[in-house]
Amino acid sequence: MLIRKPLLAGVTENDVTPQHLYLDRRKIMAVGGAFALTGLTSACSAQEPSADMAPRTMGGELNFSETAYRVTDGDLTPHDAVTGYNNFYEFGTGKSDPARYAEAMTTDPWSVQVDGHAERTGTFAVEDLVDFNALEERIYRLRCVEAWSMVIPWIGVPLSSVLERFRPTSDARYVAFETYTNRSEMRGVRFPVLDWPYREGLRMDEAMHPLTLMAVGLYGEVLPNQNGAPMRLVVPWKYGFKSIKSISRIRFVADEPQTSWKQSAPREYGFYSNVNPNRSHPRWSQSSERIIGEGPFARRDTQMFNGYDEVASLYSDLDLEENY
Ligand SMILES: Nc1nc2c(c(=O)[nH]1)N[C@H]1C(S)=C(S)[C@@H](COP(=O)(O)O)O[C@H]1N2
Ligand SMILES: [Mo]
Repeated sequence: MLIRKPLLAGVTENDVTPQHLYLDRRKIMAVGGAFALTGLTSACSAQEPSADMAPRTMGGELNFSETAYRVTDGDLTPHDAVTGYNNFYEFGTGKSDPARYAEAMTTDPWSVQVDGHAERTGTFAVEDLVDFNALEERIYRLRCVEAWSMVIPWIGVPLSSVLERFRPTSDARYVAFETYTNRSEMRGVRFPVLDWPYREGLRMDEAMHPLTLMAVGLYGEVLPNQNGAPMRLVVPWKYGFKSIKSISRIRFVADEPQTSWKQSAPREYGFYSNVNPNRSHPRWSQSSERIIGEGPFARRDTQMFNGYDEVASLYSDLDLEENY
């Protein structure tokens, strides 16, 4: 459940998180800047070099502001589970493979190729895409298609603020994303588990929706590699696999792009992939989920759109049984 109550209006952090270590380390920006939306300068305007504002090494602390986007029906998943139980098939299909092997990935420098239907295209550094002076924290639940979930304090910027910099044209009806692929750094891509690179896509209105986040950190720190450094999507009303990690290409396209899981098993995974307790996966129910980090028997009922009801209007014209 998403409660849009500004934190400043009296909700204490202890109401939502028992993570004392985390709270000790967090830095909260001045109240005045917390909700200002002034950072969306046009893509052409010269950006101040932000190297010193933008730590890029794993473990580096980030400056960010609180926002009203926060799950309140559940505790934060412990840090060790968030960074130790992952899906990142480029490093292997086991849940502990990413934590073990993702360190080999070079994330700095990192460039992103942007092409397709936009006025501005080319190759950009992460710092050109994300305003590290405008980072915000959002506590979102990530619900995996495998019927488990975690509550994670993400840090990032709205994806819309990233995409607007390129001034997509009216031909851009979808946006497609690809993950960096490097055989020597990613032991998993030596195996044809998926057709690499990992690909995902969103309809433009989904991408521009204020809930959609480009994350660069979690728990106050730069994203660990296993969670998708240096930047990954978080689309909180969709199954976890839509939240593509370690993005190295963004394409503005006219037609629905191919996506990795749909390509590998179209009967099981569709393009939309909205969390939907009423539509079972062909091999298991989606009506409830295991809560990671709270023991083997902790479960909760899965909510439509993972509880983010406000996105329902995006799909008023779609049959969500067919468009799964
Ligand atoms: N490039 C890439 N992105 C990916 C994946 C992957 O295998 N490769 N797995 C997805 C799946 S299935 C899930 S549930 C989430 C897991 O994110 P987390 O490990 O940060 O919790 O990442 C998604 N993004
Ligand atoms: Mo997943």
